[in-house]
Amino acid sequence: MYRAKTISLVMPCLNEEKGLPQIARDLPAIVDQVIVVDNNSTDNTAAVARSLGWTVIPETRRGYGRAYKTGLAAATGDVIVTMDGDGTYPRNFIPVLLDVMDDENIDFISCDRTGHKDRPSSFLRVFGNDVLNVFLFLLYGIRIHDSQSGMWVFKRELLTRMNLTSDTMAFSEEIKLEAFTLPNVRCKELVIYYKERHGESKLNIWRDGFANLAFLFRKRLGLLQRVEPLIARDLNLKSKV
Ligand SMILES: Nc1nc2c(ncn2[C@@H]2O[C@H](COP(=O)(O)OP(=O)(O)O)[C@@H](O)[C@H]2O)c(=O)[nH]1
Ligand SMILES: [Mg+2]
Repeated sequence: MYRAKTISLVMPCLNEEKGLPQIARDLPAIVDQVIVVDNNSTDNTAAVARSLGWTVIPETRRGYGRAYKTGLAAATGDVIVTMDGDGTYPRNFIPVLLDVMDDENIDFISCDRTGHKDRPSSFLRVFGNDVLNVFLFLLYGIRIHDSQSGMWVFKRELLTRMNLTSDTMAFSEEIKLEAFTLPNVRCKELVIYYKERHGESKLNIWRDGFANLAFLFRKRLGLLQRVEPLIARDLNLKSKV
């Protein structure tokens, strides 16, 4: 609970048994609900998450976006925080991000890893991210530095208005472009630090990079069908965690 708001943390996980205990070590107590969406992990991800007292939701359909859609629909906090299950994103930034959100009346914060100069990231990743940032600007007019970041903090009620179609790694750019183009929604990008990953990355740089670029075009051209919001507009948003 933070300033009378309940907080849910949602993490998509595919074989992240090494990362989860790192996250638990310094997860602020203000987080009321932790949801791990497990995609048939072949390691002990689910057991580790349960042993930490977290909710595990099995999702048999593969994909980062698919896992997120399942997890976000199950979250009940007033504010949702997301991150990878690999320990890269800074848990102790959560209170600061919530502070900024409240003080500046922000609805959606996207965390930016690129201001952290010594971040552990290969040239190809940085280059790919930059290319996708440029197309996000050219196709949608959105200026951000890290279109592929996986840490977002936002009011859950936004989910009633977003058209989240992607089941893949493109979900990350999609949720940002949905938020940044919603009318009367205040969005902000804030710099965070970023650590070395525990366990192996699931990103296929070339395949996911081109797929994410193609996704931006397909969405802009209206080739993707509208989907149901993850939570209904008339849902009681004040439900208890
Ligand atoms: N549930 C689920 N999680 C996934 C899938 N692919 C990736 N992830 C998770 O999504 C997060 C981001 O993937 P990651 O490998 O860290 O990508 P990177 O940060 O770009 O290196 C991690 O927590 C992964 O475990 C998937 O198909 N299903
Ligand atoms: Mg990661």
